[in-house]
Amino acid sequence: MKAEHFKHAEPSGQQEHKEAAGGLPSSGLRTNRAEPKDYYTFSDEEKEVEFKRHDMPTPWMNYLSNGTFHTMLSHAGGGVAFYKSPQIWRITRYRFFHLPMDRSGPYIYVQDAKTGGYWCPTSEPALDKPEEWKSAHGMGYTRFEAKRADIAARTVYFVGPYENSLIWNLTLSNQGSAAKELKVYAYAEFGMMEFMRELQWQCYNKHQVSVQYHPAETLVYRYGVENQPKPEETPLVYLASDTPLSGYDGDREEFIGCYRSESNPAAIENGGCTGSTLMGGDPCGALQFNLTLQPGESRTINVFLGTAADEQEVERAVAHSREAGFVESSFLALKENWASYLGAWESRLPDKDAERMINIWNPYQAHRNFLFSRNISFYATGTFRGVGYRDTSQDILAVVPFDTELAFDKLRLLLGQQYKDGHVNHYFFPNEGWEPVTSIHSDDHLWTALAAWDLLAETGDAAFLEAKLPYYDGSEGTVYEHLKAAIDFTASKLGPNGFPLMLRSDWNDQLFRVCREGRGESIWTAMQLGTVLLRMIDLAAAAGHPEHTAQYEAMYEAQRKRVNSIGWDGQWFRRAIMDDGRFLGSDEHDEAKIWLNAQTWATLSGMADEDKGLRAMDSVRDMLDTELGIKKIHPSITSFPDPADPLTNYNKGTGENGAVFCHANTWAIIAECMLGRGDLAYKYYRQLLPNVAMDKAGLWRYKAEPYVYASNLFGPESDKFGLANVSWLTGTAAWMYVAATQYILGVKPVMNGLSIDPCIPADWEGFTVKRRFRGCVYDITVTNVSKVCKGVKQITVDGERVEGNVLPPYPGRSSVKVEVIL
Ligand code: IFM
Repeated sequence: MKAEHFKHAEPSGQQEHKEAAGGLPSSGLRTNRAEPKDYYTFSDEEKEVEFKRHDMPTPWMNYLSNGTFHTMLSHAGGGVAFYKSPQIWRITRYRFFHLPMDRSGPYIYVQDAKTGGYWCPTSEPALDKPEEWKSAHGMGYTRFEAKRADIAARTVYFVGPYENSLIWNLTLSNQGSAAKELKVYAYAEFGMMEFMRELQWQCYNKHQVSVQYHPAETLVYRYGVENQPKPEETPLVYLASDTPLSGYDGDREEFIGCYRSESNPAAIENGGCTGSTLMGGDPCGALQFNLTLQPGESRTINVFLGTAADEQEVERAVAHSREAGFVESSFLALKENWASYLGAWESRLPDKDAERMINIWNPYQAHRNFLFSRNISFYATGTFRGVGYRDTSQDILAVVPFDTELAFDKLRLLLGQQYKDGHVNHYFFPNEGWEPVTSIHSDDHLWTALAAWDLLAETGDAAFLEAKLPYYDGSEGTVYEHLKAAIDFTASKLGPNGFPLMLRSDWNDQLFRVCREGRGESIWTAMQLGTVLLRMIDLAAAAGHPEHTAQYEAMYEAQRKRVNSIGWDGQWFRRAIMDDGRFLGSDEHDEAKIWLNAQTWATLSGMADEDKGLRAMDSVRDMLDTELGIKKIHPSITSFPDPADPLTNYNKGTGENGAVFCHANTWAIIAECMLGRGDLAYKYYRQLLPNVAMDKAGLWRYKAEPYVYASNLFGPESDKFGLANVSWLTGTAAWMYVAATQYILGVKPVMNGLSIDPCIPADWEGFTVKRRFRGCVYDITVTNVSKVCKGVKQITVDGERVEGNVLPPYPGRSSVKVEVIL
């Protein structure tokens, strides 16, 4: 029954110019001459990925941030800066899904004052390109190194911890033998801060913004639009430098001009900035610096694009930024912060692709998810999705190992969105102050218990469970009471068959369509509930409520029985019961017979009878797995359950309909590890490593970044199998991290210590991990003497044999040496 998924998906590629003249192949597919190694390389020592070309298939992004001021920046310099919220305090403009793509950005132009020729160190957007060029994304910074006509330019963009600003650190060097007269421009296009308002009513509101030139050589942009959500918190934006200005512009029309773009700004072509300011119109910030560089001479120019509360604060921030050493110490602090954060974990593995992902890019991506939820990326416009309760609850899981305070702050934020009866807001907008989205889903409120359990396991300190937090609809309860309320809510919302009602949907967003009448039940949510109940038993004990254990156990047992009886279809677990009482995810239908989540969570929850758990995961392998990951459902839907009202409008093989949904793949990896099938778990893990999937699909088919996970890949039933979508902001990041570190490598905090229970490919000889845990570094060496996937034979700590495979905390010790034999 295994689908021959990949055979019709010849990797497509970028069209060579020569071929374009001859026309495209009739299929529209392009031949693939592009080798990923010609486009990028990893530099793991530096924790960087380096780009050799500016013309990638999509902008490959990085997020620069100090937690308050943020910039999403591409490998070619396109991107958008925002203060706290891209909805209401967006500073620069980025044109989502427009052509040319990846515009605008914080651009620098270098012009030869004699010839008038100009280029950009970012390569884009000027038409004349550098003769030599490369860029790199690192942890919180992006660097461009370029050279043209003997002038070398090195620019590092980053957001430091000391001011809310994007720092553009540019060093120009004259590598030729003649003096060079240069005009250098720094340019950013300011939009209206409220992106939705800009789309809807910029025609008048644009007359309520201004850009003024302040005597301290600073351009100040003021967003004065009436009825903005939080005018008292709306900052001023400044653009300033530590180098004397030779000109400036605040009016985009003056700097760029009409029927022009960032590729050919009028001011640059006509001799320089015009000194424009703006009292209504399309704002920008442009600074000009004239300088002469003698042969061998270098000059550094720092530009600061920042926010501050008022005029005095602008003055203070700019003066501070201009102080000697400010830029250097800001960059140093950024590097130190990341070194300290990522220092919680370091592994050495036989698979260097996995090692890089686990040590560097996966936790980095997960941190960005934690910060931005699913808000703004190249794919998401940052317009609507605030903080998703479900999404952010899961994001916490991959921050707990690195920063428990940060994790607890987020948990507290989430629980503040919970009502007394236990249900929660689906999305909410802490920065914007908007009303939340209140649809009630069967799963949302349950997710937080997983994060709380992980926090407790990580710290061993149950005190936080007693912290009192408000409910969204008044009064307050302890953290534990909030978590219990979530269970009680689900217990009060069971359907005719005893499973949790689907309500608006569960994790699979599209399921509302088969449960609109309110009778539909989610078998998957029963499994999620089971997973949570097991955690609640521990949490009840830690919170001093052992009297609740019996209730949790009884609920678990009742749901377990239903899952294995009503929920079992013969070869796999059913997914849901629809309003009309029919099963979803059953062999009796032609479409959407099998759903991935029901198979994986049957094992994750410990609910599946042993034979059924294995059988279900075999069905996943046989029916859903492809060379590029596991499909979410099979077969894709076109007319189920009703051709006039199908379950989803997604095209076959895309998004929620038969795509490879990477987030859901993580649970298959965990399930296989729990079943002890390390080879299969690792196959599932490795095939979705972004650079590995890109190699397989072809760079011009995969298209998204090879260093961070995407939410989904078009599946084999689409004509673009392997096309990756919605990279960066996806639950894949957190769960892939959990799957890799806690289940494959098997280093997992539990209530009484650090559990070591790897499930690896049988041919691995071993691996090492240094893991910070409760104040001590566990320096772990695992040796796979017997060439097995799973099974700890012996553990010693500092040479002493330990019983079992849970290592106790070692208070007062800075490190311990752990030897594990499989
Ligand atoms: O679970 C959801 C998530 O909250 C948003 N993206 C899609 C997922 C699957 O439907």
